[in-house]
Amino acid sequence: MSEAGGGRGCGSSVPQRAPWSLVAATAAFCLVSATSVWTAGAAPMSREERQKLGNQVLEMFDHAYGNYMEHAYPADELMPLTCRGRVRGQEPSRGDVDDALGKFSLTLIDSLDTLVVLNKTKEFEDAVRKVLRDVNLDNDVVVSVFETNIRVLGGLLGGHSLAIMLKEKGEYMQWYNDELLQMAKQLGYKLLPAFNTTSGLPYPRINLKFGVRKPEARTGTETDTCTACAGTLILEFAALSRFTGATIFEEYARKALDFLWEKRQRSSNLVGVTINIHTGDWVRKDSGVGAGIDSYYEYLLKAYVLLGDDSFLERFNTHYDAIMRYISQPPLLLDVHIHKPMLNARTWMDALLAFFPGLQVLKGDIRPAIETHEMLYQVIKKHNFLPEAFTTDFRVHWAQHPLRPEFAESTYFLYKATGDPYYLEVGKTLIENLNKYARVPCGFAAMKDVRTGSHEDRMDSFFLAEMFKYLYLLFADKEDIIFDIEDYIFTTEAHLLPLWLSTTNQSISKKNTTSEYTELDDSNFDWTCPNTQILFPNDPLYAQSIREPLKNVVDKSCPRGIIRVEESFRSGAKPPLRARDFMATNPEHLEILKKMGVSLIHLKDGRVQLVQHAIQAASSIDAEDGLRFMQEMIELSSQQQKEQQLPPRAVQIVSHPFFGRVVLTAGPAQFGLDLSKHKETRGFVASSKPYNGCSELTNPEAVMGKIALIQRGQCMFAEKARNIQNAGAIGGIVIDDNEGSSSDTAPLFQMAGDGKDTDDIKIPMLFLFSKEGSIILDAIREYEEVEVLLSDKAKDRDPEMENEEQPSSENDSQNQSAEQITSSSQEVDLVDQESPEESFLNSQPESSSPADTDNAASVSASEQNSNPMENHETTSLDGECTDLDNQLQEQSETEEDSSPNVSWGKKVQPIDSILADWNEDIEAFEMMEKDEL
Ligand code: DMJ
Repeated sequence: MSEAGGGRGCGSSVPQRAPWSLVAATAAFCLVSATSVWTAGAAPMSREERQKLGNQVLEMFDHAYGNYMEHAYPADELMPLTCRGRVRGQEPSRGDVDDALGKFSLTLIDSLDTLVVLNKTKEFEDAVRKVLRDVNLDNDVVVSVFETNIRVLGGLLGGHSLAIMLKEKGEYMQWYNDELLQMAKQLGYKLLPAFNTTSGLPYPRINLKFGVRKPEARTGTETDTCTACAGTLILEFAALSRFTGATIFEEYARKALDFLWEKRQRSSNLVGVTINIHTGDWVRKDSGVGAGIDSYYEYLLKAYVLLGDDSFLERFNTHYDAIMRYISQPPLLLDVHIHKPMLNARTWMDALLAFFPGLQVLKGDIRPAIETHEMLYQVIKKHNFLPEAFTTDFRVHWAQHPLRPEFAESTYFLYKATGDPYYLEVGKTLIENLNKYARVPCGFAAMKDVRTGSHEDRMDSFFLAEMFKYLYLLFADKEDIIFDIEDYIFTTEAHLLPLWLSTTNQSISKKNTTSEYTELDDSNFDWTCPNTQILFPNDPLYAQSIREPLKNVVDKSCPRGIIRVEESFRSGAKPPLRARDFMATNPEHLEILKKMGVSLIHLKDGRVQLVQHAIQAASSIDAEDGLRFMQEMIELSSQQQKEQQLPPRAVQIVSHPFFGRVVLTAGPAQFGLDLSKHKETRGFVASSKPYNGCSELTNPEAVMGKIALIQRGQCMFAEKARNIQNAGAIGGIVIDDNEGSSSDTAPLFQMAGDGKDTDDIKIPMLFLFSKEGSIILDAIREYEEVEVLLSDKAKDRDPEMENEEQPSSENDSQNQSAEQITSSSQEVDLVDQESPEESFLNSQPESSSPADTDNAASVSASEQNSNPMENHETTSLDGECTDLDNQLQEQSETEEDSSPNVSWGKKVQPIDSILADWNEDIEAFEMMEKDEL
């Protein structure tokens, strides 16, 4: 069985250490046919239904790709809320995320081989012509070496692989003459200067035009890179070498891998998250299978598959053994410290690790793959998508979801390995959720916050490169695809490389040290995986029986990982002091801190600051304990800060032609109607006059019974609220006056009161940054009547509502109460202050462990609290701080109560009919737009 078909390593009769190309043909027989085996458990899905779902995937791809091509191309990515291209330098910087953008039409290149998999050969031919005609790889832009390799080099090579396949078939691409490969080679040479380090590990960034280290390159001063960044090159680089005969690429990628292997922590066989590219020292010594490391492991196994080089499998097996020993705490996968692998380094998991069950299938370790996948699915069922990070008890840690494909990838591989139709149902849910929550008129928008359902103006290229491939392949039969997918291997970006490369230009690997690897005793390694054809027919309920105990894992959360550490010390040894147990008033704890080289500094304001000097520790082991303690403290602190924040709110545009599909992230107010406790407020919007809302409105008739739009600035938020309330508004949206500001780039905050009693303010108030606000203002300009819903969580888009012109009775009552409010709140306190008050509500991920970069780290904690981390020192407050504890409690109560499927209407409509309706109005919308033009 080939990797692309799922479960590489499958094939019980495979001779040991056979080059993979020999295995591919044999192994194809061991794949379980998705429909032929399953006799119990989830009901089989009919061919018709699978075809219908496959067609839905095609339609969704057309919607994403079509909008990119129409509104964004030749830009790198589509901004689906504002329906335009994302051009680097023209939008506010988003930091590292932007390093994927090189002004090289990223999404087009990343989509090339998806077009062929989805049987869109004609479109592929057009797309290749566009790449050859329009794409420039010589821009003066600093890009990520890792992202450029997996997305652009991988995209060009995947495109080339399928172009030559099509050409050989004799119908399409007859004109093709390796042009994509030539571009790939040109790009390969552009990446090579990054490897000019003593270690051979590449610099993380390169200037496409000027390389590294030259002044005009504006890069080359970095000292660190992530393990995945340095260890995810071999597939693309080896393919480039073997396609072209230029050996240098494979050599460089092998050298980087050799170095990482040398640097593994020898007792645990784990690698850290970041490494110094000059000294080879581990900079971050935590280790997991998610962000920062993920595809390093993936590429070791896949390099064995593609290149047939045993040393890669030996390395992978060694690491895998360590992962299963320390990181795998079924169903969780939790980061640990490389030197003390029995100690967890985190209390949360990131979404990137969702690829791991797929890799386990490839290795042939199905059971833990089923377990972790099921745990992830339970999290998805709770939040509709996998949040970027979630805690061991399955609470949201980082609330974004940029439409990542990893879970779909694992679902596909598990289906191929088990043939269990359950995984088809999982795929169906993924499709439904994407259409229901992420689809917007101009593409699919990333989720800014899975709890509120709000969107981000972002559609990453990997959504097209990966998501649609895996979803389509999940439902496709062999005959639905115009070539044999099993002849190819998927890169980490799901680009396809042909397995025949393993026997082409093999001399390259012979020259390299990796193939002479003999260091480990590999006698216990299993060189094959279980043959699913034998395993599952004997026990068709196998996968189901593994999943069953996990069905309620999210509801009845069991943070096993944390317990495990204590368990390991039950044998007698005293457990190290954990950050969460630390009490600044406990003399025993203070003694332990001293031993670890951690000192307490009492600050004037009553807080205490912790500082570690490794050199002052009693021993190197104590110093390490101290470092770990500080890391834990920082982590705990950031987690508790997050928990103390008010969650953001949502402004959902519900009128034609949006119908609830566009959801904007809004900041809450510390006064007025609390949307988390009350029903949402719905109404048409109207701009207030004066627009800043700082004095009595001159247009009360325009805002009466409506949601008033007010500009930020000139006076207090509370004052604006009172003025619009007096004019009869039922709610208010404050729009930032700082042009270009966006919740993508600025931390969200709560609007604070004016320091006085704000109980008189009864209407809900929300804050939008300028970019989100202008989406509403543009809509008013275009459609005049714009209706919005203010809530704590976006509501399902129910097309029935599209026909409702009249406000609901609920809104009637809101209108009435607004009128009452108007008459009862004539007298308000006016505060004459220049700057509005605000308190920050940071929803951005924070750097997780700054402490481990040095031997001195510090964190502040409040001594007065019995829990040392109940401190407010990092909460940035421009205005007054409200009682966050109460709010937190209310917030969690609300979270418990909130049903993920609240619907506007009472009617339940099947998803198919919802989708059909949507398609109709999207078409109508497009027609209307064309007519207007
Ligand atoms: C993709 O670009 C690749 O899969 C990469 O390895 C990490 N994840 C992103 C998508 O989430």
